[in-house]
Amino acid sequence: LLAGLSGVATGAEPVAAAAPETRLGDVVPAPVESRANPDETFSINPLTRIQVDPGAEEVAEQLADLLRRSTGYWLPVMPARGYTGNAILLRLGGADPRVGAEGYQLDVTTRAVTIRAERPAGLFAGVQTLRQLLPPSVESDERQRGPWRVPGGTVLDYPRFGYRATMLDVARHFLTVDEVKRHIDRIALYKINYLHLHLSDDQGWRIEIQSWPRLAAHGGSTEVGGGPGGYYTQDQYRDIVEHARRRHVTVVPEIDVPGHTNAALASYAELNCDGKARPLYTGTEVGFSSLCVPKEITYRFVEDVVRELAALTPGPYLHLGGDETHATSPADYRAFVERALPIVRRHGKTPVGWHEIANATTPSDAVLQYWGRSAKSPAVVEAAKRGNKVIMSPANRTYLDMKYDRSTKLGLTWAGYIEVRDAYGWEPGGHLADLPESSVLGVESPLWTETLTDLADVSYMAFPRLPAIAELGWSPKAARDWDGFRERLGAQGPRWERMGIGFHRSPQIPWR
Ligand code: TNX
Repeated sequence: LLAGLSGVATGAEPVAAAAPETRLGDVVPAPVESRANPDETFSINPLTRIQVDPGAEEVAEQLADLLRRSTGYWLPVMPARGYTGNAILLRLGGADPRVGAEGYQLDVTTRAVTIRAERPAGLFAGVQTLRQLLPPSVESDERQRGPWRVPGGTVLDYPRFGYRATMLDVARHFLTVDEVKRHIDRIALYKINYLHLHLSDDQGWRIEIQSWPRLAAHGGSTEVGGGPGGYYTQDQYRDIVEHARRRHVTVVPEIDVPGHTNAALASYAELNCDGKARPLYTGTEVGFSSLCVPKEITYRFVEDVVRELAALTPGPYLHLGGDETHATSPADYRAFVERALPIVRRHGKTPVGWHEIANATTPSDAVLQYWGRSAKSPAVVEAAKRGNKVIMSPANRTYLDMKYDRSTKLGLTWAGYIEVRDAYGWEPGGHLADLPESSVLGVESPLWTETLTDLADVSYMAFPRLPAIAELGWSPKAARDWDGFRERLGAQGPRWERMGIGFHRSPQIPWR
């Protein structure tokens, strides 16, 4: 606020010094190391340029887009060669080797902001840090008044876990392509690098499958509460995947089988054991539907869906669900999982399943997503001993669809209330007894949408808990500090206002 008025002396109050509005450490997730240098401050001005090494252009153009809108400056993107100061420099190579594939180094002096990384993903992460060091008005879509100061100093930063995800359930309530894209823009700011899309459930099938066209046309025609539902054509889905890729977010598609399949069972009579199509379903019960495990057509169906989905998926993972199969016998469940997961592998992807797949013999490269509330799961620990990796999504900590407290209007309560402190206060590397950290692939916060109908609802439930869980996935264990985190999170509030995110003003956080 004062920075916006600098130069205007008002009565007895001291004139605001030329200090930036943000402090170097005010970043979520917390960086590995940061050292402020109060003697240096960079200011973006009308003559500032963005200068890049070859390969950094895409990240640079995205930064330029953001900065041009709010500053109104020209901000040309040009080669790093010929640098003479007053620039934001994006350099590939020559970083501290600790940054790895996704980390970066940031140096801010009066002369320049320099981000160095080994890969574009690292530059992108560094740019997200730079965004948070600029005043919140940088997120505005319209031209704002500067000054645009960046606090001086150095940052060295890289992730703790390689898999830092969130999930969107577009099956219970459909979200449009634009809503999903805007959500991707928001999660990328917190260095989330995977978006898991729950594309099918009892209430809706949301992705066009050309070899089984009724799945989307019929199975996608409704949603919880009886609304019109919807689905993504393959072109629209590719567009989402590409939008995510540009933000260094990899999409993980999920088709939930053998349970949670009423939309498919309604679309094709032959998938049912009794050969009769089920009616479409718009309620919120779980565990009543199952593919017909003994029928051969079930595996042709899985094979066709996996083949088309794998072809749409540049990323390594394909999720087959496998949760809450109360309508499948344990023997059928094992038989199904043991036949279905290898299909994913045959199509070149690593299979992921909810942790119940540990009840079957899983290929050792399969990934288990733990969603239980208990701190013990012998079956998951056994699978990890055979080599399976685990994604941590404990429901009582990471489920973004749980209410914050009893006054929350949206959401469910079966895993308890989850306030920010609950979401932040657990340790992904040591949460499950006897599961070594080396078996943990990363952290994911799922958002189920039985009670959520649009992006505004999604944002209210995701913010501020998603950034809390993002920090557990990125920042080192030693950086965990509730008091410091509350302050840093509170500084995000004005940013979210500029971004149009209607967030939960948790009473636990000192919002600025
Ligand atoms: C459990 S968690 C489910 C979902 C529901 C969710 C609601 C999991 C793997 N399955 O089907 O949407 O609870 O919180």
